[in-house]
Amino acid sequence: MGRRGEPVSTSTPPETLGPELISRLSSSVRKPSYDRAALVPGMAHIGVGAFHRCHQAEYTDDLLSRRFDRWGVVGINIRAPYLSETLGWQGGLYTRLIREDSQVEARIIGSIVRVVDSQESAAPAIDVLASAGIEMVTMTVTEKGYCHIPSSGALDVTHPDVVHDLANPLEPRSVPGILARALELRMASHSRPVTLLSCDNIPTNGIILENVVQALASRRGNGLSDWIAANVAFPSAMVDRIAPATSEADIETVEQHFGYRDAAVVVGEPFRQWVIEQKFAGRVPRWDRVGATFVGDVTPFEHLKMRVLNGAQTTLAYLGVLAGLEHTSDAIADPLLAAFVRRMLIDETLPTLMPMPGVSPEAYVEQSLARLRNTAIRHRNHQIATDGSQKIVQRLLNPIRDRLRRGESIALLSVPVAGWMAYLIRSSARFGRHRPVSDPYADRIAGIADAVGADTRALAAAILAIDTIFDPELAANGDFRRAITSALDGLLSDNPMAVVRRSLEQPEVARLKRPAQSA
Ligand code: CS2
Repeated sequence: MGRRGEPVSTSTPPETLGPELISRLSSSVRKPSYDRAALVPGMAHIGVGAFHRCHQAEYTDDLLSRRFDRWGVVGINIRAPYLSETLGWQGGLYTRLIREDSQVEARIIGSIVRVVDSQESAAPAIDVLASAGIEMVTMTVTEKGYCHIPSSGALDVTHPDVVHDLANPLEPRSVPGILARALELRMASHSRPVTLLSCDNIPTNGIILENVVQALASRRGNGLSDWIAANVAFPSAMVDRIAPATSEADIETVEQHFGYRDAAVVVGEPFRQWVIEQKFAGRVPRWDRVGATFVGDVTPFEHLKMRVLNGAQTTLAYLGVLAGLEHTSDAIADPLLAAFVRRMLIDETLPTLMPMPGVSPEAYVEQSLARLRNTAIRHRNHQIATDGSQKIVQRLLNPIRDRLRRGESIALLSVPVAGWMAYLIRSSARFGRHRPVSDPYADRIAGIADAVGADTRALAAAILAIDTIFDPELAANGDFRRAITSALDGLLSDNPMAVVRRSLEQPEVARLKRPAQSA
């Protein structure tokens, strides 16, 4: 830290960030130290949102600064927003702010050399992905972008985009369809190998990506599936940095402190981590030289991150919304929610983790909670609550399943699962449409709520019957059903926090000893 710029007063509209402006910028903003004009596009990224700009693009920028590689990134969006209007105008340049409470550190990232908008048609994206010069494709397309069934990981062949792509494989719409088509063109033209590296928060994301791409490729009947097996690598990866969606306030922060306008600014926390399975095809940027870790198996890292950090975020998001709190940092400042989340993680989540030499899970919990207390990161509970149906399996249901198998209490982990249900139920007409919500299952759950009404047992039963989220064995477990029904009952009442308080007082929770790590 310590690169804090002083507010700048301007009477004329500020200039927009771009290649010409950076040569004149003050030293309070760090700039690319390498010659951007000499970069050759060697990798592509699909889904250039805040997270990519604050994570993979920064690692690549680090690599370029140390002159290890000459890879530029082609940034592709196949969904809104348009990149040409922001990053494109700025020649790919943007400001990455790291914020921690009152401190701000600014750096301009130069690793994105070109942007491609492919929202109307997949053709521009496919052109890039199929080109011989691209040997690495990273992606952050959100959990639902994979069009998989959360409970099984298989391709959802009823997904409207997948239905479309099965009928029109040459003009695909879905991420798996676009990748399968690009690979087909690679096979038919230059046949060069490529790594497809998922950077989304799904467990075994490499395996899921390979499943969904292969499910489409194998239907082509032209040898594509075998060609992919021989020439394409799908490593799994764990990615981590809290980087909320950019807000107007972030754009104003740059104007006030640094005197220029940057529509593509991104704000993140100091912490970052990237653990990548060492399984590549073609050349690989040496991100391991700038802080990433290449490992044989990412599973223990995935479990740790998704169950602890993401599990805590999801819990604070649903309970925070129910308590009327706007951001993660507001929710964790609430003594009841802070006590609940720490207790849940230590008593119930930690014993489900795989042992990791050199990593103290207890220390990781404390570090994660400290990260969530960072008041400069304005991460809205509603943003984290979005698409919960795609997140709760890895964050909450998998540890619940592990505990139930061993006959252990799930009194705390069941509360945020019921929180996800309550969040969607309360957006139904019958429950007063508390807030607009965004989740692929929102309509289905609103339909259940409208049909069932206030009978919590029937509500829980109908939602637990959605087998694409709750696998049938879990849904049939009596302890799980009871815990969910009772938590949902409390969360839908006029005093939702009472059930949170009560759950901490339940005898089995109070009795539970601090678990041994080898449990
Ligand atoms: C968040 C994640 O919105 C969400 O679902 O939980 O984006 C989270 O901030 C990142 O995984 C942190 O690495």
